[in-house]
Amino acid sequence: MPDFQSWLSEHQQRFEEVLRQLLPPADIVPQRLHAAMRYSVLDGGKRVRPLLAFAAGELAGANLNRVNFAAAAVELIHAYSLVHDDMPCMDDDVLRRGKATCHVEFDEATALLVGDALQSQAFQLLSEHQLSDDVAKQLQMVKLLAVASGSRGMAGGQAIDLASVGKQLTLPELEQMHIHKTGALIRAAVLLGTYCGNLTQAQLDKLDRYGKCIGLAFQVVDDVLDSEADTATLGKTAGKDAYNDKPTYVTLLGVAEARRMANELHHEALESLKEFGSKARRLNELADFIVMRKF
Ligand code: GRG
Repeated sequence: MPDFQSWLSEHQQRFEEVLRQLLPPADIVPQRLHAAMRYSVLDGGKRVRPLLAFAAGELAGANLNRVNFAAAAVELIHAYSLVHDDMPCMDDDVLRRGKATCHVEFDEATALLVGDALQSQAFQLLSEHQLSDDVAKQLQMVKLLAVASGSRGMAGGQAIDLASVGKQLTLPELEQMHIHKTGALIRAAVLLGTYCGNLTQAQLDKLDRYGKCIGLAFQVVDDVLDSEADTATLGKTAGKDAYNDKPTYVTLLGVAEARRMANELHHEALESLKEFGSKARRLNELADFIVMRKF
């Protein structure tokens, strides 16, 4: 079995090609929109969510071709959220994944449409390819991604985030915001990977717990990195949370306590994988990767 680093780069490279094939070519009408979609999705990002879907799919004995579509759907939603988040009406940023943000490279109207079109394409992928032998289960997958990305998931979390600027949140309030804004899509990535295969409800519940813990841990680490790492390492503007006067785990708890919380969530995520033994190896390694990452 390849070591984690080889597994990671093999999947990252393979998945890049999958995305390249799935996105509309830049030479078909409307060319500018298609070019901007490709610019925003390709050649960048750690692909954490797709990797979680691949690892969960491996555990569930899923067909890799099916997981490719589910992973791509999640990554397109993630890319849309980044494009919209960077726009002047939201976070107003100029740097993403080490390059100019979409609205800077193209224009605001194009960036808005890129987000819209990526979101639609995500649901197109989930509905036009066979992802499960059971159609009812596939329909559940469409609903799962819709809920995770909508007003009771990522978009809702973003709305709470925007409304919390300059405010003091309690720890439970901050947790609720992040469970929605960042955690919901990460959790959905794990579940969609497993839905492409076959697991019992009890096993799905364990993986759901893993997804929830690692999704929140991801955000706690993101808050720490935003306060500690530099812009060149992150590939996005560092220190934005403090600059925007946003409540974070670091402002609420301090770096040491935020790190301790991330470690606790990490531990809980690994506990949920115990019964799967070596089948959960990649999910274990990804949990380590998420908590120990430097960007
Ligand atoms: C606009 C509806 C809407 C939602 C935006 C996710 C989000 C909600 C905004 C992104 C802002 C942000 C920096 C959130 C913190 C966590 C996060 C999602 C970081 C970026 O994810 P990574 O590190 O990025 O996985 P890469 O570039 O590696 O894919």
